[in-house]
Amino acid sequence: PQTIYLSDYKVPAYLVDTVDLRFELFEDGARVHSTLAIRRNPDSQESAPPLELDGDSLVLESVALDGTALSESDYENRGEQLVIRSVPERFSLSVVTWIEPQNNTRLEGLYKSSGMFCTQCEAEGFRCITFFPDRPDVMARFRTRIEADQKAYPVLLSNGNDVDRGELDDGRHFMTWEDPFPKPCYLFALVAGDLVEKRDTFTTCSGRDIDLRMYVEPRNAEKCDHAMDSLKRSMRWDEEVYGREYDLDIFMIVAVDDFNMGAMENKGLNIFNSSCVLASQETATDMAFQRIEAIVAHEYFHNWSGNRVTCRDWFQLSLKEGFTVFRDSQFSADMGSPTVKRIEDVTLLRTAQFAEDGGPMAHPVRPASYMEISNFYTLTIYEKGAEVVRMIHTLLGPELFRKGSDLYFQRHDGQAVTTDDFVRAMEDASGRDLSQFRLWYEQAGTPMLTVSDEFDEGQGVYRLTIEQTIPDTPGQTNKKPQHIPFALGLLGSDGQPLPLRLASDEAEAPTERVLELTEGVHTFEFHDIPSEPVPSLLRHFSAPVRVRYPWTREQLLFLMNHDPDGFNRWDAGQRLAVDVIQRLIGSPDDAAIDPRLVEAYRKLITDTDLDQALVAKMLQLPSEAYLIELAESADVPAIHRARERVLEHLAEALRDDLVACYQRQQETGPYEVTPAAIARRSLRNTALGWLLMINDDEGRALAVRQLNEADNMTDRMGALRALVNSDYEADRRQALDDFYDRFRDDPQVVEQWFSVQAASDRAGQLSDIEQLLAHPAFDWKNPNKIRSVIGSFAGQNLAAFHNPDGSGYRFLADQVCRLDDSNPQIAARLVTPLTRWRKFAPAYSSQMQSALERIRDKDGLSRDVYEVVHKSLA
Ligand code: DPP
Ligand code: ZN
Repeated sequence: PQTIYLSDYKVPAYLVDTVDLRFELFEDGARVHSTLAIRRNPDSQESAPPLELDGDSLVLESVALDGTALSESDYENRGEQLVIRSVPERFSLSVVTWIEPQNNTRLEGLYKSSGMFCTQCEAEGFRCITFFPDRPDVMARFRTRIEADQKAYPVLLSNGNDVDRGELDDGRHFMTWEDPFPKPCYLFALVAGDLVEKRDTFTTCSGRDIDLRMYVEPRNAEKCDHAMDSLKRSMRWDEEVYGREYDLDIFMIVAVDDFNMGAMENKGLNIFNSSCVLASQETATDMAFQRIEAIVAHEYFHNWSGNRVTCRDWFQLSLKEGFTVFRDSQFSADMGSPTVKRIEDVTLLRTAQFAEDGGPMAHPVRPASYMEISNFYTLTIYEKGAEVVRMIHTLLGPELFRKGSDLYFQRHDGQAVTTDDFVRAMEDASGRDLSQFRLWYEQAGTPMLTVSDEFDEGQGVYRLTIEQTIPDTPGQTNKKPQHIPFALGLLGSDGQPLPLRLASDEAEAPTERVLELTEGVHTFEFHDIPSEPVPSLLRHFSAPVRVRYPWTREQLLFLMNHDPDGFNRWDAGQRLAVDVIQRLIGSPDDAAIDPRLVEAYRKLITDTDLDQALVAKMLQLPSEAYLIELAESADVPAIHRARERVLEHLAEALRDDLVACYQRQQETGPYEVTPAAIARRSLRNTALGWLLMINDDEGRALAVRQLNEADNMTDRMGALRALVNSDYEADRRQALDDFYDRFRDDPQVVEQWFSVQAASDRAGQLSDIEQLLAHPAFDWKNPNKIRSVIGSFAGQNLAAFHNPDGSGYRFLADQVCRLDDSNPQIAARLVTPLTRWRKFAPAYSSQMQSALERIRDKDGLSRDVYEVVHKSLA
């Protein structure tokens, strides 16, 4: 496969003003008639360039230029490209292609999912529908007519407004849609199916009434309310916080069971993976409710950050994704608990994105090259990209940031632009120089800040020295220092925040400051410090960096109790727990566990004055994935064992407090998805899980009762998970069987049922996984099922996956090879756990390497998997 470089970017030789599409949908295929109004691009330097259109898996039926049919000698059909040597300055091109959506297992372009037609065109799926300049800087106005059997496909949808409809012969009908906004073809969408419609309305800030519609299969009709409410909240929030009003008269959401991604922001017609949009109290957990709210918001926010202003090329993907993730995280923070949201985002970043940044697939937020763009929908583009935007927000402050975003939208509305254009708008609106800051887009790798301090008691001066280094990553060495906003505070011995005087004569000094690091080393002096302070570093996680500082356990306990920044209180608890667990790894089973950790957790469980949402988070021990990330040479079974020992020790020592905590958190009122109610359920289910870890019979009785009496999926799943992870084998079997019988007809719940087993070291050994793959509800064509079994096993059931005999690795390699033919995007994603092979102790890494080689040697490897495997082995 070819590598594509950012440095090779050229403006398109031809532009497309309008696209006229007619889809004839049949059971054995679809005929696509396309008429493009094309003209030479005045900005292109090339003289009389050939017209080159992208295509993939298309049967070409005819080509006509300005109404005259072309013969095969007039054009060249190279399969992946249709080339016409000589064309006029301005012309119309009509192309007819035949495609087979019913056989499309890649789920790119037009395909069928449980009886309905639907599309996924980002990044390069439109070329699987018709020949087209499939690049985001070609923006056109689309008109789409869909024709299909009226009984089987009563609902026919595309982007924009519906302008015409009618009946045809043979029981067929048609509908025509027109989208007045020019858009790149990756935002094209089509849906045809037998769907029920849920309607609502939203009145915008300027008083326009927007028709909101959700389309789902009839059995899901009762699962739409949460998404609809989330949509209305998103629309209001974007008006209030960013001044962005919705622009079309209709906004539609469709739920689809078979979908490679989470959701897609097609103009006016968002298509969602069912698991990211459908919810009811009985079938969705609190986490799912929150995820749905965030994803509905994310896709809606793309209407401005992505659709009205789009990406010039796919190297700029973070332009829309980083900014939109930042926007949806602000939204979620405003809807719930900001501290908890920050903890969740940072947890994901520090485990998964830092791992990516430290591995063979490391790439900058704006990559310089790729082979397959689908492989670059990554944590770096999304989450690190969002952190980069967050840092601009921190450096500018909220008012100037808003000025910058207003300028960005105004200056670039209707254009396809670059991350550099975004930064320039921020600079121009604020007057700040962000030239060094731009390195965040260009340099990969997670910066390391090494912090040391010294207290001069005589002068009352506290000196903080911060050294910045950025590790080498594939293709990048000797990196320049980056511009890092570093928020901090200092706490006095009484736990009170101290004024931070950077000069001795500074009168009104704040107790929190954002220091700006721009050099390799900085020393900051704080004056009038009465006694040795405890530093609270990188508050709110103000930059996506690692911090090394020689914390003592006393300092961490102190911060857990006193830090005014809730995020750093949580982080201190994490660091303490990490320290305790790390000391146990590989040490004899009777090695002591610090009693101060136990007392700190006792305080969390018993002190009801604390913010319960924060407590619920603080009680979660650092995950195995995070401990692996922190390890030099990870021995996963040893890490797993050490973590379990700490959990068991805590559970035994706190047993009575856990039972009391469980009882205290009993629900009295109706089910609500508020931060307080979520925290209550989380605390109760954590207590239950811990009790079952130590085979407590009272805990077991509580779990069985909760499982039978729960009126919501969070509690039902909490009890099921606790039993699945316990040694009560008969109860586990019974609970799993009952659960399946109850929910067997609900694919979203069956996915959770697969996942809770596959992620458990008790219920998810390799032989169990093989049984799950043979289960009648498993479906090799459905990405959610694949993720819930194979993805959960390799990504969450780490002790089983890293079985020292290498069976987990061979298993994953086999599944990747199997999927590579049917769905290369999903196959390439599944490889991820193996790509980190160098991170593991030699006995493991050599077997992981062999598994990668096994994949590499498969015949006819897709470009997607090829890129990941070859880069990993390089
Ligand atoms: N553009 C999509 C999203 O992230 C990815 N399919 O919203
Ligand atoms: Zn997105």
